[in-house]
Amino acid sequence: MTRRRGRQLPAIVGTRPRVLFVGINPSLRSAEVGHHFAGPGNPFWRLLHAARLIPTAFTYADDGRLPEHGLALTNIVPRATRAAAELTRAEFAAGRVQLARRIRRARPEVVAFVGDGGLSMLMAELATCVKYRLPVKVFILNNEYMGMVRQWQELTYESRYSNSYSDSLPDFIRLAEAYGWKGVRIGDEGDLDAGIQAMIDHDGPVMVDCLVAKDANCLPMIPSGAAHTEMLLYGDRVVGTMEDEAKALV
Ligand SMILES: Cc1ncc(C[n+]2csc(CCOP(=O)(O)OP(=O)(O)O)c2C)c(N)n1
Ligand SMILES: [Mg+2]
Repeated sequence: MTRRRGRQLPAIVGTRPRVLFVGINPSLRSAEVGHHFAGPGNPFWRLLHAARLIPTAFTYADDGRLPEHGLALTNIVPRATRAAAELTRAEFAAGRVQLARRIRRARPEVVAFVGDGGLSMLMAELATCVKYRLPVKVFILNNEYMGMVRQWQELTYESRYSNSYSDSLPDFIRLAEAYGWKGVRIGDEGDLDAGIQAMIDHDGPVMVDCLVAKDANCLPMIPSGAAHTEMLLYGDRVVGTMEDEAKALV
């Protein structure tokens, strides 16, 4: 464990990728095997194929082939930890500078930040994009929740929600416009294609506020303290309780 902690994973970024995926930092498992998103429960590779961004199914071992498909991957902080909470403010500050430099060099068509919560943690970077004239496209999957946290609370804490609903989110379109970005709101599935096209066509930074189901769960997941063989595939199979020993690990 100690040996793995502190290991780093390099970014995989070619020139002008279609999409640059930005993670927070690698897991210990990813650092151990030397590949991104290597956690057995991580749906990244499966979803990449399901979204038809890659023509064949990839595993983490294929991460080096992402540039062949115009895709790129990086983290805000390259150091692997067991949890994001172990990262320091200084690492985030350095990571932001590094990320801005990387984006400026790679000039990706799209930078994908997932989540209203994730964007809220980095919204000051809207100014960075203006400063460096970066035509970054941000696509927010806005469920008004810290969705992953809400999901844990629903499935393993008997729906006792605490601090996972964000009732103080900004109007992301007005926020974008305040920084001189173009804002596009997608509130209906029928507006999806036109919204994405407007995002791509605009020559400059664009923020898309895509309103999604507020309480959809992301599966599969492995409950804390459970084995990989106990991965949950369907939320309705969860009884809604968790052993004390497992709770202590969350
Ligand atoms: C800097 C930081 N703080 C806290 C966390 C813990 N965390 C993981 S997912 C998550 C919720 C993110 O919410 P959102 O970006 O809205 O995405 P959603 O799960 O709703 O798709 C949080 C708080 C983290 N990963 N990084
Ligand atoms: Mg969210």
